[in-house]
Amino acid sequence: MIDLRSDTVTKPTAVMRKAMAEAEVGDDVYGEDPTVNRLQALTAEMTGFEAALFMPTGSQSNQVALATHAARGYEVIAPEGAHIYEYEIGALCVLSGLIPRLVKAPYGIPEVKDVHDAIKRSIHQAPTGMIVLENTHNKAGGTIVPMARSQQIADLAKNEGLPFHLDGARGFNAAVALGLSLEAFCKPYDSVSLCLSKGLGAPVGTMLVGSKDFIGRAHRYRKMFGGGMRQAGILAAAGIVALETMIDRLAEDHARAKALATGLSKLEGISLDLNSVQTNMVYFSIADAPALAGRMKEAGVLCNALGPTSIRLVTHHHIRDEDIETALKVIEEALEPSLSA
Ligand code: TLP
Repeated sequence: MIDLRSDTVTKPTAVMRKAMAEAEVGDDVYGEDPTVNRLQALTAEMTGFEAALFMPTGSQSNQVALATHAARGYEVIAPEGAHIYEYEIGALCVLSGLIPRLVKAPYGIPEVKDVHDAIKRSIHQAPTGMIVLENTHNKAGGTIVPMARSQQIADLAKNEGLPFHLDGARGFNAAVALGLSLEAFCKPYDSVSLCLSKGLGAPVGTMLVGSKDFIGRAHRYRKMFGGGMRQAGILAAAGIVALETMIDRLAEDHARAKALATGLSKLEGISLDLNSVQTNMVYFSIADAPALAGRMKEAGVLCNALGPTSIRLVTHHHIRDEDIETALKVIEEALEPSLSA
C-alpha cells in the first residue's frame, strides 16, 4: 500500500525504536523522567523559548494553550479552516468556554486589517481573548504564512495586549520551506505547538513552548485535560531522535508533493491549484471524491477524501520517488470511470 492519507501514518525509525528501548525513565507527573526533561530542554533551546512541555497530541497541546491564554467567555480569533475549530471537535467551546471568531484567510493568510477589525472590546460583546495562526495551514493545502505577515499580526497582538499562539503542527515543514531556523520561525509568537508525530515520524507527541510562566500554567491544564503521563520517556526518546535527525529531510517530502501535484495537474477531470502546493500536501477537486478514493484503494493507494469533491494526499518519509510515479499511474487509471460516468 502507498499510504498518502497523512504524515501521521509514519512509523518510528530504527534509531527511534532503539532509543525508546534504551530510554531512562521516571514518573513525569513528579517531573522525574530524565528523558522527558531532556526533550523539553532541547525543544526550548531549539525554539528560543524559556520552557517546553511534552504533550500527548497536537489537539491537546492547542487546547491547553487556548485554556492557558484565554478566559471563559472570550473569543479566539483564528483563520478560517483552522484545525482548532474544524478538527478538534468543538473542544475550545466544551473544555474552555471559548468562542471561535474566524477571519478570511486565502492560503491560510489573514489580512492584518481583518484581524484588527475582528478584535472586540464592547461591553455588549464577548471580548477577544487571543489570536491564533496555523502554519503550515492544513485545510488551505499545507500552505505557508509568510514571516512578515506573522510579525505584523504579532505587533498587532502586542499593541492590543492579546496573546498570540501558533498551531505549528507542521511548523517544521514551514520552517524548512522558508529556510529558517526553528528559533527564527517561532519568534513572533507567545506560544507554539509543534508536532513530533507528523512529518518527523515520532510515534506520539507534540511540544508546547512558551515563557516559564506560561508553561507552568499550561502544566496544570495538561493534567486537568488528562494528559499527565508517567514513564513517558519511552515516547520522549523517539521525540529527541525526531528533533535531531528528521527535520532537514522534510525538504524531500516537499519536492515529492510538488512532483505529484505537477503530474496530477495534467490529468483531465482534476482541478488543482499548484500555488497551494508549498510543502508536503496536495489537495485536488474531482467530481466524486469518495468513489475515486475507493478505486485508488483497490489499486493500492490510500488517500483522504475530505468531502464530496475534495481529496488530500500527503507525502512523508515512507514515500519514495517511485511511489509518486505509481500513485500518478493509479490515479490516472482510477479517474477514467468517473470521466465516462
Ligand atoms: N491533523 C490530522 C487530522 O486531524 C486532520 C491530519 O491528518 O492532518 N493541528 C493541525 C494543523 C493538524 O493538522 C493536526 C492533525 C493537529 C493540530 C492535531 O494533531 P493530533 O492528531 O496529534 O491531535
